[in-house]
Amino acid sequence: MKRRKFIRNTLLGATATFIGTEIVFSSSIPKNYTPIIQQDPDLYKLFNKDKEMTVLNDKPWNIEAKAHLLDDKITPNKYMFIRNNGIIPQNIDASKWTLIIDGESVFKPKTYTLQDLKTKFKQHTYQLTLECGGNGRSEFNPPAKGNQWTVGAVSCAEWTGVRLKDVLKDVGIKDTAVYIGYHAADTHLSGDPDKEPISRGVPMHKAYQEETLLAFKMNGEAIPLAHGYPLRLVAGGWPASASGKWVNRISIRNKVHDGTKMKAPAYRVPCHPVAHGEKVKDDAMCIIESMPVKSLITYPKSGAMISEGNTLNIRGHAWAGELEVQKMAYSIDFGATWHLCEIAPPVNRLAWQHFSSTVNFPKKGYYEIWVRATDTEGSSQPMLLPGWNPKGYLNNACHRIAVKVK
Ligand SMILES: Nc1nc2c(c(=O)[nH]1)N[C@H]1C(S)=C(S)[C@@H](COP(=O)(O)O)O[C@H]1N2
Ligand SMILES: [Mo]
Repeated sequence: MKRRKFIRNTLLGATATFIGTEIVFSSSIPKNYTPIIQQDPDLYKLFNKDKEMTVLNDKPWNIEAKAHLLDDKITPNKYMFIRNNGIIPQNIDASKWTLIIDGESVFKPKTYTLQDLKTKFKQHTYQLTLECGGNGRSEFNPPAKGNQWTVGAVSCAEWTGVRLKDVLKDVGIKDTAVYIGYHAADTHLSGDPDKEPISRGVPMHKAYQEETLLAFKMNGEAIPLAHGYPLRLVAGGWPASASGKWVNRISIRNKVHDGTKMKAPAYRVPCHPVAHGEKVKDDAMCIIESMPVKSLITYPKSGAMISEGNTLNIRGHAWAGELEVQKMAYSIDFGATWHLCEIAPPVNRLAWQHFSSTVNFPKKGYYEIWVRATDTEGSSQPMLLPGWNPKGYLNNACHRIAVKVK
């Protein structure tokens, strides 16, 4: 982890105190040494995250949840993963924030303040599932470069904002429009102001969906800084990279948006299945749109112990991109047989669904509980791994937990 450098720059550089305690002899700290007390950033203090969250990288910040931390029906900030491609913007003055809508396919660019957005348009609230396209990457073999997400780069928070389609209607969009591309206030890791860390988007049909929001609230409060304060695009059910944080410009393009990380191989998978480790040409890679069907056991925690003769109640969430989860099942025999779980309908389109079941074990010993969701088009999660792809996206394999019956 490149944690050390971060701490030197932000904490040590500014002051030789830590949690209010002076570091006596701080001037003698060797150049590349980080005092023990500074080696572990306090995530709760930095981002109001739970200390059980896993830091995958701190420059940029990439932090994921563990499955059991995602037990809430609506993900609270403290358990929400952070995926940054650049540096979080500093010193934001929301009263001066503006959103420009421009691009080849607007008749005339138009600028809105946050206040304009909040007052001119009707506000809507939806629970929206946001999963990083790279969630589950750590399981691929041969391994793919990038953050080694396990299962915790997914959330379903309640977002409040205005519909992007209402704003676009107010701007006036030409029928040449093909795609929207967002631009945001975060800065490139290199410090180069002309480079954007990420600038992605969605086709017009997704931009025009009722649930696609320009959001200014998350879980009823101002969006936390790390998640896009003060304004964020939220396009649930698609790779979360399409949901631009700190958004200050949206371009309506007359072609597929060509911003940073839109081009192959970023956020693309082979258009047709390939062999493990196969090299894939850029023009044979397709943009990821709706995320695949997936589920997560959030209770109990893997490693749970139960006494013989007792049943175990399991629960978790399931989601299927643009679709719904129609069927949910669990297995305690490594996928040989499956039993149906109860699965609730989503609160609204693109929200994850909650499942539960009661599990009986035939005798003492070690078990694994596997869960598998099936979407409304009949696609089910693969048991161990989906097809390999060079960048390690879209691993929607069955989630598994270990259980011991004593
Ligand atoms: N401006 C901006 N928006 C962004 C990103 C970013 O780095 N900068 N990362 C994207 C990616 S890849 C993901 S997975 C989600 C993560 O959202 P979260 O950090 O709120 O969980 O934000 C997306 N929006
Ligand atoms: Mo992502």
